[in-house]
Order: sequence, then C-alpha cells, then structure tokens
Amino acid sequence: MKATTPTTLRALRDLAAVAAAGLAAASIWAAGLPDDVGAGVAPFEPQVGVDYALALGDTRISLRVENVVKGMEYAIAYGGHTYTYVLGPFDATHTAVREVADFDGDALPDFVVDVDEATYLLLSTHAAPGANRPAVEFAGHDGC
Ligand SMILES: [Ca+2]
Repeated sequence: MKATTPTTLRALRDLAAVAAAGLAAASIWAAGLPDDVGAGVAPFEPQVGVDYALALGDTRISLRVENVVKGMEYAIAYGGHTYTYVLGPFDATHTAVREVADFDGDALPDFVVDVDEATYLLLSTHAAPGANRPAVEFAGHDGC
C-alpha cells in the first residue's frame, strides 16, 4: 500500500481553497457589485518600504509592503484602521497587487495579491484591525 496521506491532505487543502473562492464568487454574483466600487485599481508591483495611496470609490487606502522575518507584510489602512497580513515564505522576493475591488459587497476594499508563487485573497469582511490571515491562499505550483 502506498502512503498517500501528504497528497490527500494537499488535495483537500486545495479543494477547500477552491470551494472558499467559489463561495466568495457566488456571493459576489448574488449580491452584485456596488456601482461605485466595482472598477478596482490597476495591477501594480509595490516596492518594499514605499507608501502607496489608493482609492476605491470614496474610500482612501494606504498600502505599504515590508520584508519581515516571516514573509512580506502588507499593511493596508482605510477607515481609520490598519490591517496587516504576513504573506509568503520568509525569503519572499516578489509581490504584486493583482486587484483591489469590493469582492464581498461591503463597500470596503478587498485585495488579490501575489507573493512569490502564491496568490492571496484578502477580504474586508474577514479583516479586523491588526494582524490578519488571508481569506484564501492559492498555493503555487510545487511540481505535483
Ligand atoms: Ca469588501
């Protein structure tokens, strides 16, 4: 009998990520995008240690990326609070903001960001001021 546990766990993790993304997409389609925040922000590659000012509808957003011990820290501020996410591996070297839009329909900004080989969905409905975890992580290709 072959030991298949690691592959099975990886497959379950990936399935859970796809299911969560599907639910998020379904709720977006069910609710429809608010007219004033659907356009989003053009993709860009933030430089480490640089402050960025973005806008989504009437919401002003500041964003700063830093290299920290455990990965790349995204510090995203809007509405008087700062939300932080440490993403990617400790030695992450590349990041990009793919999309800033209101995916979950609460009129607050959500983000899709890449860090090295992984993609992360940061949903405002899952965020609390301070440290947060991404709503969904799409793992990179690992040769499987
Ligand atoms: Ca949102």
